[in-house]
Amino acid sequence: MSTIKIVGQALPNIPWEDRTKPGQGPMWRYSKNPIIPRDLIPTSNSIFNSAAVPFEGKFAGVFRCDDICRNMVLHAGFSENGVDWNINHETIKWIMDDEEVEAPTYAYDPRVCWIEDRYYVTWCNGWHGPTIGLGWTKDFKEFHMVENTLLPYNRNGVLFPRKVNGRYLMFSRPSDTGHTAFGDIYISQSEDLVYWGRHRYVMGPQQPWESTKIGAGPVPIETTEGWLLFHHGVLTSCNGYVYSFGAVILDLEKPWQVRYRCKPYLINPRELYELAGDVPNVTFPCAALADAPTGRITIYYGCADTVTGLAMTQVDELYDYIKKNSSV
Ligand code: BMA
Repeated sequence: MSTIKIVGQALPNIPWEDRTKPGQGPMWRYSKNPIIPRDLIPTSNSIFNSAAVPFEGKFAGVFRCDDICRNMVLHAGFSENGVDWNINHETIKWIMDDEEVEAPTYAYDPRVCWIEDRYYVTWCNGWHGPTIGLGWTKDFKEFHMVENTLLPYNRNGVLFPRKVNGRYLMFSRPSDTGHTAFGDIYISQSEDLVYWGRHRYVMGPQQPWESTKIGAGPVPIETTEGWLLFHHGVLTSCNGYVYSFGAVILDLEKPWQVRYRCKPYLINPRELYELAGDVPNVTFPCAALADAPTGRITIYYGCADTVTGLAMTQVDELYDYIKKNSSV
């Protein structure tokens, strides 16, 4: 087994369960999935593709709760253990520090990233088409929205948890107005989280399971061997899109350089709650918790655009698997 280590904080209360049955790869599902039902709050049609982070010794998050009118909206939530959630019944009301920044016409697929002194939220923001919205909070009560990071059309904006070579970094996936039938992952750089440029190409579809399009998933995890990025990939079947997810190791200093890329997916739709729902056949990761001392990683992923599940892995086992099965 490799000596890879997660570079980061201890999270001794990470939601965790050892593998309960043998599986094909290095990742396994939580046996009590799904952890968040679709109707946890009175107005929700579905709760999925959501982001959880450690917060004041417990957990907080930003949740995609499509409502029963089918508006795509974000809610804040809190949890003692990362598994059982209390989600606010009210949507997040953004405070606009600049009155010219327009409120989202829709908001979905949030990611939350602690950088320096606050939690930043990125999401797919409705603003003359989908683009990457940016906001921040310190307490998950008051949320500030700032300028959109990029122009439409874009999705899957994911920040890095620290500057790299003096610059903030963000993944994105340029797209179109609809259910985009293409998509590669890029990195953009910024000195102030306002002006984004120095765009770099990271990677595009490769294996059959991701042959239509790919997009960054959770905030990347820093390890001694590089940035660990989970990404979703889409296959177009005769019955529509199938969303699975896999992993890559990116160079620490130049994360647009792919060191290892896992050929097989890690999780694909195969449990009933992943196969059946508002959009069948979707597993879509938006957050990962990591406990540096033990190497435990727990992923939050949306299932069939309806409910939320957890998947678990150990960083050393995962890294060995990615290396052994790498296409690069
Ligand atoms: C993508 C996004 C995701 C969703 C997926 C499957 O384009 O809208 O939020 O999970 O499609 O419907």
